[in-house]
Amino acid sequence: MSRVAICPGSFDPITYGHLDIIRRGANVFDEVIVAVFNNSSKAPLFSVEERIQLLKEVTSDLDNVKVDASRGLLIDYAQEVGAGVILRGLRAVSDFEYEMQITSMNRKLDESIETFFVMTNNQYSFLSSSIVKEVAKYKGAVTDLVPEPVEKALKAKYNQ
Ligand code: COD
Repeated sequence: MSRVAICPGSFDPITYGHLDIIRRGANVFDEVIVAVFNNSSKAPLFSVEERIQLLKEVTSDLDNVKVDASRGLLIDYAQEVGAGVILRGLRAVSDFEYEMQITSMNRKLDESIETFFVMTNNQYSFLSSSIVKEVAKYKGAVTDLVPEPVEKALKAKYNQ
């Protein structure tokens, strides 16, 4: 049986922290579907189409990684694509409460779908899309934080 995992997120935009989780997931599961969702508590900078385009560009070397987008509930999407695993990253204790809440809700909606957590690589433990956008907005260097196409896209968004 092939093991399909979904790696869901806002990816607004994708950072090296996200990419690390996707790569490590791709080493463990037969297929990883990176799925862009709108998080209702965040106002996105990039459109879903722009986020998908960037994700495709920076994961093009990973044969078993697919990029997609969906609206609605993550669990409905997981059922639709036949994924048995939700793959998430954990940075710090501050992530834990939120992750526990959505994991418990997702389990209540479908207990056959497991959530797997990958601990952040130490070098990316401070990294988030929000912090990258903040630095880029004020013309700080984001070269070590995001892949090159993302850096370019950020510069274009902020007219630099
Ligand atoms: N190191 C390791 N992991 C990282 C790093 C880093 N530096 N940065 C981010 N991550 C991880 C995050 O912990 C997360 O696991 C993943 O990467 C994606 O992160 P984000 O911030 O892009 O995505 P989120 O947290 O905004 O995604 C939330 C969802 C969109 C998945 C959520 O809102 C959702 O499931 N929405 C659909 C509706 C639904 O089903 N809700 C749940 C039921 S209540």
